[in-house]
Amino acid sequence: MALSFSEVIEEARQSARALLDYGDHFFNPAVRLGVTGLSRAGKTVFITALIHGLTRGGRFPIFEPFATGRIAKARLAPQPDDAVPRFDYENHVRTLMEQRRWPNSTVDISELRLVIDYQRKNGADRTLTLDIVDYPGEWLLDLPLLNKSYEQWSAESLSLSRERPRARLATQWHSHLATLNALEAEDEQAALTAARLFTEYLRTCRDERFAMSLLPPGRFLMPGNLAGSPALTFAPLDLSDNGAAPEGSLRAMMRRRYEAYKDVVVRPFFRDHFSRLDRQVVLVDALSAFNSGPEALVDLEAALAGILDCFRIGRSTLLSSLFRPRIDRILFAATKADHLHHSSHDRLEAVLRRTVNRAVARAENTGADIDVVALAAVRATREARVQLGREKLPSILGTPAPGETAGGEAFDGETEVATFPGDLPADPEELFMGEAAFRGLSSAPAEKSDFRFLRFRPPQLEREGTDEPTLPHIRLDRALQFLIGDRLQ
Ligand SMILES: Nc1nc2c(ncn2[C@@H]2O[C@H](COP(=O)(O)OP(=O)(O)OP(=O)(O)O)[C@@H](O)[C@H]2O)c(=O)[nH]1
Ligand SMILES: [Mg+2]
Repeated sequence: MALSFSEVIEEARQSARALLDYGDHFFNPAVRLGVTGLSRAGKTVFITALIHGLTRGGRFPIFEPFATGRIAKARLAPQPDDAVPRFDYENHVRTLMEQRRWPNSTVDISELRLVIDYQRKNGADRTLTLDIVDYPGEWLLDLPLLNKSYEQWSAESLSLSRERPRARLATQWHSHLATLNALEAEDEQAALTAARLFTEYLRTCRDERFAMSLLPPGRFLMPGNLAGSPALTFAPLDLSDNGAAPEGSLRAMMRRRYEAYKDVVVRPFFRDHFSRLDRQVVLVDALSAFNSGPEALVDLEAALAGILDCFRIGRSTLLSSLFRPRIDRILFAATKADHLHHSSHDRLEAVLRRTVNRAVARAENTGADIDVVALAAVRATREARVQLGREKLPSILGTPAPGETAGGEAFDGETEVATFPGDLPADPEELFMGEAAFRGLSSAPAEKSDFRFLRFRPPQLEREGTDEPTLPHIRLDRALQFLIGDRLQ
């Protein structure tokens, strides 16, 4: 495909920076780790727990350089990218540990630099700079738009919105769409209404009852300072042909704005952030999909395929790959595994592995090592076996967040309860066997649902002597070993 002039300039800028980065990294080993995941996947909690553990002596037996004492010290350093907000680590830790609350939702990109002094296996002292970049997974799902025309995107979005359960949620937008004629004169009010109804449809899809994942363009649900701008005021049109859009027509207007969205939002993200990452962890909230039902799980699978596609797009970009391969490791992590008894952790991992494997097959070769783990960055529960009739069920104990309900009972946020969340099947295929595969909490009464995941408060921490408490976790050390263990050899 021929590159436009602006694309050539962009490629040149990118490769110049790659060369600079390369020279820099030669003397000072550095890793840029991207942490992403769709809204509420657990990004903020993951990064906070990771930094706390590394800087405050967490328990990481599987993270080899840490467990063997080769890491002398890990400390925070000033955030190096002037145009990116700093990850608000201190505040998040305080919220988690002192107030026992989860940090607030964050909608923008943020970054933090950690400097790790370590001893190589051969005894030499070294320093690794770890830049951690937290960005919304929704931005990643926008990258495929770079390779799509307005007409392609329009057709795909429409056909998706006609599938179950989306069709039901799209009726208002579809009725408005039926009144539009793409060839008529452009009309700001029509565009505004279409964009508003389309955005409402996306928002309803994301509601926890449906928990849909694949909802581009990402900024429609998190507009930030672009709210109301033309680059966000467009929507799909029902186009029967692929022909040209007459100048001044509604179709031409929508197409122009779609292209503006790519220029203003998607390309800068690719150039300034995504293309500079070395490693990536994609956090996945599979439990919310279980709470919702099989349709949400299938939608999540499609979103993961979309995400994997991005890594392929990233690699095939002409010059940026000349200097050194970027993103060479991707970890998919199912978060919040503390909602399940440990007997189900391997099963959660198997479900994610199955979903990712199918996505890998579709996304072809990403050129990166991919691994899968089920983890809890902060473990909010303990385990117990609870007698129910004749059976002893593997249950979990935790303090449900205030306002959570189960079986008609509302929790006050202070009382600890034992719950049996449901067993994942030994064979993950069972979860994908059509609509009747399982029932989630949002689609069935609690006593009839197969999965019931409550939100728990962060754990009560115990102090051992004068030591500052560490945050309990599940398999966070395994994630670290895969993500940076090899860079600390
Ligand atoms: N029990 C438990 N809950 C978690 C864990 N990580 C995240 N959560 C829950 O998931 C919610 C979202 O976590 P965040 O870390 O804020 O997720 P995020 O991806 O940063 O979300 P946005 O900033 O909204 O995109 C939290 O408020 C918790 O309720 C975990 O390790 N254990
Ligand atoms: Mg966040």
